[in-house]
Amino acid sequence: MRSVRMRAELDGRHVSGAERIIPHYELEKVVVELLKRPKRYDKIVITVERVESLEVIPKSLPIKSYDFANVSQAHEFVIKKLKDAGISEEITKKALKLLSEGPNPKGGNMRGAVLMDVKTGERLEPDQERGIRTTRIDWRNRNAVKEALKERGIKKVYLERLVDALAIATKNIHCGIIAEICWSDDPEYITGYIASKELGYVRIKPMKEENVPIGGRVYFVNRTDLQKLIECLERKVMLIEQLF
Ligand code: PML
Repeated sequence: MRSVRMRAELDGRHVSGAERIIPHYELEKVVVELLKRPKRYDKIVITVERVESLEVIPKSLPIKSYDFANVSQAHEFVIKKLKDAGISEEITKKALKLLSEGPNPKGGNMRGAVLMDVKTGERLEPDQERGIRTTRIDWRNRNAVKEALKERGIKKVYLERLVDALAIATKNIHCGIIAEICWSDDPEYITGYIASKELGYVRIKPMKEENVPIGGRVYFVNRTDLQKLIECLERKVMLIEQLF
């Protein structure tokens, strides 16, 4: 198997990224597909690695979706649901504030996620500008997953994002994250999600106001064995066998 990762920049800014874990005979096809993915860029990097060992996750987290009249109602729901997952209101509010204001201490977004101590709210990621990036995760059969989601009524424009975000959230929980809050930094994309083992993948709209270019991910974690957790999120290669 091969791990293939693409990232593209325009004017020094990250504009596109994608990854695949594929059998070696699909390499050429997939490299061309990823090469064509960003519409505009002035630099593109495609990394190909041989996969030494692979863990298979049998099923993704299940999806639920909720729509609210406004962001504050949506955030109240997040607080309530995460309380069910054992996270205090104070800690969830801290994470919501961080994502609303921009989690990068230098201002704005981070490429990776915040690791937040679930008991104290302290930030634990070693580099607060970079954060922790969940990578090396893909679906055994991406097209079949997309088709199955379409059959369940997910609109086509959102599909690629959902497929990627669901894979990331599934890996996060598999690695031992207690729960996650996420929304996109794309100004036009206001659907976000929370995830945990018990809650599944809970899509929530609107997680932020329209035209806000700030977002990101907060992972709630126990601070024991942090190194092992980071290693799992960033380095362990995993493939999800099928949709829940
Ligand atoms: C979804 O369920 O539609 C995905 C929401 C989060 C997307 C995060 C991102 O694209 O950065």
